[in-house]
Amino acid sequence: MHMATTSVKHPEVKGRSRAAGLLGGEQIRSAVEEVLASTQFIDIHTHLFSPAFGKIGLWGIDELLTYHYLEAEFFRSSSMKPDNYWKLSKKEKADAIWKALFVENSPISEATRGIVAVLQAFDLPTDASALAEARRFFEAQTIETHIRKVFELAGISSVVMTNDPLDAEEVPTWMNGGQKDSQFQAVLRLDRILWGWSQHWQELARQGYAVDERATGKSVAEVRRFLEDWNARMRPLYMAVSLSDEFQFPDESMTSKILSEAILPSCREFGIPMSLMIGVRRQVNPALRLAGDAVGRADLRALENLCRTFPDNRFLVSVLSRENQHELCVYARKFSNLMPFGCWWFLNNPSIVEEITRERIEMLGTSFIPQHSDARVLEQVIYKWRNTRTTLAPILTNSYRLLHNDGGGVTKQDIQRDVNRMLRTNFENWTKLSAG
Ligand code: HDL
Ligand code: ZN
Repeated sequence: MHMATTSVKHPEVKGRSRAAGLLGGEQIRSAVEEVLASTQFIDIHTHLFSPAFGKIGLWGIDELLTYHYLEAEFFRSSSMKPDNYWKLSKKEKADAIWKALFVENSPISEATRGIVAVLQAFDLPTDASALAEARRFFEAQTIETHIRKVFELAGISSVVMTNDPLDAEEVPTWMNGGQKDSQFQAVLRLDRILWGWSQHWQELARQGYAVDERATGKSVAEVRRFLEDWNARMRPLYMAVSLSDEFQFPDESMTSKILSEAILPSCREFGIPMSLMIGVRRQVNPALRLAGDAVGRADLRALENLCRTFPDNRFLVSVLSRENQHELCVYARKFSNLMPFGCWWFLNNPSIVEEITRERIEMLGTSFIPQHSDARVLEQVIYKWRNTRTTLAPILTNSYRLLHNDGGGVTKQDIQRDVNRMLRTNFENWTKLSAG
């Protein structure tokens, strides 16, 4: 940013001297839009998989239509009961959702409109008859070239996966050499260990780690050996866990014990951050399966205690409740080892993304990560990142205009630096810096 100086030689030309390249009010919007359109972002949290993982990597129109966000909306616009829906084939489910949400009603929700945007991005029809042609188009694609095209349309250079070392469908690929696609980065996801210990500790034992149900004796050391083995296998950018709205720290739970005694020390040893995604209320309606989770306001004193107790750990944090967003910003001002990221899940709607992003800029400047896609189906990144750019443009324009009106100014290079920081280097630096 450049401080404007007042010209004294020519008093009639009061106001700012035009330092080289400083943008005038009207030029700011177009410069912001050009930078956002031309910068490739890093998508720091998704549920996508590279082709090496085979069928657990979801893509194509039937997977797009049966996304759990759309399933939740489907049950509100159809008389079909979940028990009957779950009996249908993938194609029959997609047909039912298409009919209810795209033919019988206007697709104006965020998730339905996203499907229309994906069809348009591939120059496919978007009217009621579009489903058959869309199926023919996606069936004709080969996944490797399709991925490159999708990333290009989405304006992303790489995505970060969510990898579960206790998932029977995923482990065989890691045990047979893993994956080497640099556009897909790994993350060590630890839900089954951190809050699913009682159901999953035997899987660790089966993988050869001497752990027991109450994590006594050598269990903590064996969890650290497990993390060391998977860190070497996956080379994860960070470790991650989703925590409920009731998460507390410290407390007497297995979660607190394993987090503080095994996982955070291993993050420090490997030099990688810990991602905490806090606020989910799991399975409020089990009949909806993956779509059955909801949201609850969390007590972020747990996060405060973690950031203060472990100053040498770096925390990547997203919270699910809109009511937790402002205090997350305040905590980020108190703890430089806390990096807020994304407008997660039920927050990833323009009306809420705008509020969250504006208060983050007002309190944190560019020292946060505005967005991730959370994509589960490959082509979702196209609409999720298109919507992010559409929502971010007026917010950044407004921020620079306010600076301009207060006597400051920016060049297009300044804007490029800021956008790079928020959607690339904040994450690159956070995951590459060694702790300590
Ligand atoms: O725990 C998570 O990573 C969440 O993102 C869940 O996967 C959730 O079901 C989801 O897909 N949110 O977008
Ligand atoms: Zn997720």
